Amino acid sequence: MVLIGFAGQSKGPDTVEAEDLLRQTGTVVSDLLASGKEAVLGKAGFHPPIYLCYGPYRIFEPGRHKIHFFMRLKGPPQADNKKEVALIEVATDMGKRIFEKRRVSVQDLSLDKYRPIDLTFNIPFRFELGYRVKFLGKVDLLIDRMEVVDSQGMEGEI
Ligand SMILES: [Ca+2]
Repeated sequence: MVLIGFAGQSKGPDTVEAEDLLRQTGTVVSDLLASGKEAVLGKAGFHPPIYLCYGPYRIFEPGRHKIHFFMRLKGPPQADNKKEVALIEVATDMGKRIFEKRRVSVQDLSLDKYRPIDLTFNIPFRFELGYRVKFLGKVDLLIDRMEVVDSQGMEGEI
C-alpha cells in the first residue's frame, strides 16, 4: 500500500504522550520502554476507576480515522486473561458524544512491551476530539501514547 500524501493538508499522523494529557487519576512514572521515557500508571486498589488521561481536543476532519493507544500491563502476571483493564474512547463535547469505544482486557496487552490497541471511527463533520482512557481499577496499567493514523487516503483502495 502506498499513500500518495496529503496534498494541501497539514494534518497527518500525529502522536500525543499520555503523560502530557489531562487526567483525573493516575501517576506519571519513569519507564525506559515508553516513548518520552514516561507513562501514566493506574494502580489497582490505589487509583479509583476514573480517567487516566483525556484530551487533547485536536481537530479532526470528516472521514475515517484510526488511533493506536499504546499500553502495557505492570505487576504480577494475571491468571484471568478476560479480566478487563481499561475502557478507551474517542469523544467530543467534553465526553458527552462518544464516537467509538472499546474495552481492553488482559489478553490484549503484554507485560514486557507497549502494544497498540486500535480504535477506528468515522466522523460526519469537523470535530474537536479527545482520547480518553478510563481505568477500571482491577489490573495495573501503563499508558504511553496515542498515535493517530489519518486513513482517509485509503478510501479509494479496494
Ligand atoms: Ca509516553
